Amino acid sequence: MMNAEKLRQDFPILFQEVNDEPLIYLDNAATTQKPKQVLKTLNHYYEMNNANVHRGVHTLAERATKDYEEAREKVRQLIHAKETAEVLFTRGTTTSLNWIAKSFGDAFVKKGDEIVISYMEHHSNIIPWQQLAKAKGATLKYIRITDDGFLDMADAKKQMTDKTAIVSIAHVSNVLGVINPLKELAELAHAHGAVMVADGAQAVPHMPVDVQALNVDFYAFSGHKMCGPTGIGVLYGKREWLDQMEPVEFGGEMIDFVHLQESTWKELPWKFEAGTPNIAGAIALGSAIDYLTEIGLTEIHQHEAELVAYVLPKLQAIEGLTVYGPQAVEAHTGVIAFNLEGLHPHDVATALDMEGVAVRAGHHCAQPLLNYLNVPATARASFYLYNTKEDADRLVEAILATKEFFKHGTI
Ligand code: C6P
Repeated sequence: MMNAEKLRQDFPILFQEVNDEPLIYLDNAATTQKPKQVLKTLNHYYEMNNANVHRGVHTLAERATKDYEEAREKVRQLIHAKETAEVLFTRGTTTSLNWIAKSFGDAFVKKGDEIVISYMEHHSNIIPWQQLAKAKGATLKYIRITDDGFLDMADAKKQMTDKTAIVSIAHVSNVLGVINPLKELAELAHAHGAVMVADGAQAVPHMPVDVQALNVDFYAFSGHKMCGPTGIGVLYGKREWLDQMEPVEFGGEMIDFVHLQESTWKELPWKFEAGTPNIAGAIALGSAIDYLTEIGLTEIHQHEAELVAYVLPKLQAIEGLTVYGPQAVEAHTGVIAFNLEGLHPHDVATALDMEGVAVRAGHHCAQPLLNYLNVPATARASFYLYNTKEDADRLVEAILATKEFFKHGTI
């Protein structure tokens, strides 16, 4: 059993007051806080081992290279990739998805092909495909969402055809808090000869993920949403594809030989990592993975499920409050988007901040989804391993206080 109260002690940032109230951080879908262990790794790297990787033969360079490559192995183990060559370090989910669209898209997508995504995607899993579709004369298609907030699998079957080249879907929605059936989607995609891409930004930090069991071709996620630093992320790709793809960026670090008119590339994974990488970020991501695996991803998932089971019915019971996504507690992750009747979500988030409760408000980089739901914006509370039932109570109390404060409404 994990002990959130104890784990909180690892996160110095949580022990402060905001607007004279103890901080309750519920914006974890945007970014998570960093434990002391990760901060220590960052410091240690810069204080003791700072050097460039894969270049020098001196001791610091060897240490930095060893730690950087060990971090890659930690990622491999975390997502159960077959080999470290399939783990590319990027800046984050957005970069990872752009790399697939650019590199796989350039090589394999042609005029008349279809790219299938869904209405619940984050902009980072929409715009790269829009750009690719425009460049290639391909068609971008959207899978619908059922009235109860799930991906419509009957529509998924309809949208995929033998013209489909790519299917790209969020593993977990950053607004609806629903887990999508990736394995089933991958089976459908493969039956049509398409590749399956997964946006795992909201999944990897919160639950065990096995890319081989899911049989996805590509999987993208960000370090900063899983206790790691900003500016580091991962693109997993099956070797059979990565071997056939060209790098997206060219320059130092990724070359084998450079001649005057021609050059050749290094082996995987380095052929994709041009320039000096985010060495400290990768090593600290490795430390974040150590932290999460020591607690256990199953335990983290279970803890969040317990928090949702505790807080969701309390939220649903508040008159005038609408929760988006599935209403059943067992189907909802710790990402809870909601609105209060008659109040703009920005006013709600500002009022909650006055109570020390940090939530996000807006379109959550998912404008097509909000248009689909016919709401301009929502507030969103998102939970993580260090949140407790007391945090959930503070959220509910702050919402009730907000309702009382705006009794006569603002819009
Ligand atoms: N969502 C949120 O508040 P980056 O910015 O590259 O680390 O992650 C982008 C991204 C991609 N897909 C999903 C499902 C996401 O949730 C995010 C980031 C944050 O919901 C910031 S907009």
